[in-house]
Amino acid sequence: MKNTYFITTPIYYASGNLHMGHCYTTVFADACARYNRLLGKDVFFLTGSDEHGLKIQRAAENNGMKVEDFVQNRVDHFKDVWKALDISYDKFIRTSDPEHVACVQKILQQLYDQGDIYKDYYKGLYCVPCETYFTESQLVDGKCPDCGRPVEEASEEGYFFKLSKYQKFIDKLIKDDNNFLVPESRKNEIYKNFVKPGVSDLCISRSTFSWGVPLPFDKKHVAYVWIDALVNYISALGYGSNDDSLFRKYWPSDVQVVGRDIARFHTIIWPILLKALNIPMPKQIHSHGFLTQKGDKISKSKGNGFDPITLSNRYGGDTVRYWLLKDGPIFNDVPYSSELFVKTINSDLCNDLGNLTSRTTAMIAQNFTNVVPEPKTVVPSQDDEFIAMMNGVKAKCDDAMKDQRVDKAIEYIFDLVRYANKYIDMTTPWSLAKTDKDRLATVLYNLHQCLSIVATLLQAFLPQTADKLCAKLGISKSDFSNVKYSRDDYGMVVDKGEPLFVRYDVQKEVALLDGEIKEAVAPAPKPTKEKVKEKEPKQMITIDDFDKIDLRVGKVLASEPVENSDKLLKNTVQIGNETRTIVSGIAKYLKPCDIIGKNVIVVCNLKPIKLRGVESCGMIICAVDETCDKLTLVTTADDIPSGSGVN
Ligand code: ME8
Repeated sequence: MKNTYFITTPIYYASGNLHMGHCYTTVFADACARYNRLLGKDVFFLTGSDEHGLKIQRAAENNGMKVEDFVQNRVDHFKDVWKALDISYDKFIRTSDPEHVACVQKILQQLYDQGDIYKDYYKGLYCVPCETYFTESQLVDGKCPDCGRPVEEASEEGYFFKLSKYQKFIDKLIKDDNNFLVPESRKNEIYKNFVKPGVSDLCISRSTFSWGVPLPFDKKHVAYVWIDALVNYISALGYGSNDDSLFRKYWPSDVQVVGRDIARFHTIIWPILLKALNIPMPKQIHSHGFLTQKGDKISKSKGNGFDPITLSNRYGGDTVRYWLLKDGPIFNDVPYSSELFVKTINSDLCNDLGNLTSRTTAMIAQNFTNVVPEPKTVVPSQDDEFIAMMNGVKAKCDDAMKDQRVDKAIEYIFDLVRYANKYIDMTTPWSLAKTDKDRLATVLYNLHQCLSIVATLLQAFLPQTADKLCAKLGISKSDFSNVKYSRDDYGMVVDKGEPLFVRYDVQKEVALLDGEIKEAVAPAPKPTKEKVKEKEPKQMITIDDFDKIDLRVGKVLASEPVENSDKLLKNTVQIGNETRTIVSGIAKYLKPCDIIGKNVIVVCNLKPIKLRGVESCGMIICAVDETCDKLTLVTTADDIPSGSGVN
């Protein structure tokens, strides 16, 4: 039997900052990965960044950064967040990785060659400023859901993936395989809304921007970002490369964790893509709900995110992990607020676990000079149930974790913690200290055993807390395959030390967090001052110098993007009787339709130069602001014949 466990998160859009909602997916997957490692499985845990597409190209432009620098900056940010939350990924894939790009191209070529991709016209409702097609149902009040402007019917040439050919397959997979998509409610929703009505062929190419993976059979198009992104789950394992040993070892994936907004991509496009490639299906797509704030999904576009680094710096990464794993949206949406967060730290981590730890270690310190005593007097009516709980908790966690029920596993562990606190109240060790040292020895021994079991199990969920707890209890982590009550683990030296968790004043923290968080969730960084070139004042010239420049009015007859460049436009400009080709670096700001037919001012006596293989004879004058955010053509106030002089 395979002893591997391959778990994935979605790859995050490299556009903005990560918020608590994003962290849910990854912390959840991390807990599953860690638990399975502890069970002795050979685990591969994959996460990464989704870096292509118009949105990201635009985000980079809006930040005045080269897109390559922008995505690198986002990846650094993602890795900082994952470090703060102790995410133990085995690989961080980037869709800009050359190996990934090669894999996407290989797959597209295969699908094209086997007739699963064909060329046609894409028809839809197009938002010109956003350069994006929408379906009727995606519109908000009949307008673009992103910018709110009117959309228009449009069509363009594109390549289509024959999803419809696989209708029968996908119908059976979603309807009959109860394990493929969990929870059941999501499976029913996807089936009813997307599968039953029939899947349509999918346009998998875009030609209106260039930041993407070029189609190998038509380089004028780049791959639709979802096709590019989904392939990460197998390109990361070397699928289709010279070394596909990881793919052979770990595929099919055991669990792919996704939020409910992207479940349909993972349960329709993804399995069909795999089927077309004759690759076995993932064993399970686990689709969780959203963290919400005031009823809305926490999202970067709404600016209602909560910054995980701020929280983890102030309270520790494990507090964030605990809140997400215990109260996070395992299936349904759940609300998040600073108040809920701080209250949970106080009640569960500080009161329940923290107090149990300090009471136990303090009493061992006080009564047995820090050394865990040998158990003596047993009182079955008090001890049996406690011992049974200690012996049963691991099996219950194992059972829960077979279905990725992280929430249940945490609950079982904390039920034990709460029971242990009750055991203290029931056995009153502070009285035993005066009356019955032998019984006290057993009670404190049992509490120490309980905390050792808790520490061992917590490794998967709260790794830092587990380490600290072990240090306090004077134990090394025990064997995960044998988490049981024993009567022979005494003699260790405990270290009372600092409390495990601090108790917070809820009101004060909420006021602070809500202020701090607002500032912390800043958009992606703007370029530093040094990056924006200040315009140096130029040297004075004489009228004779100026006279050397041959400026004339031209009329733009045609304009088109230069192949393989996202910056250059090749313009055909009429200047009097002459027609010239002039290449301008303005594609980032202006589309051909913005300049065709316009009068422009041309520097006519500039030496010709070749740009991307195209000879450019002259220069079109533009006005550009200091930060290079805005560029506009310099034109004539009234119409005037082309060739007219400018002086
Ligand atoms: O969707 N609560 O990336 P992404 C819970 N690049 N989960 C949330 C959430 C919230 N408020 N907001 C976002 C993408 N998420 C694609 C994935 S995979 C081949 C491509 C979750 O950065 C969201 O549901 O927009 C998704 O699972 C993950 O964060 C990444 O979202």
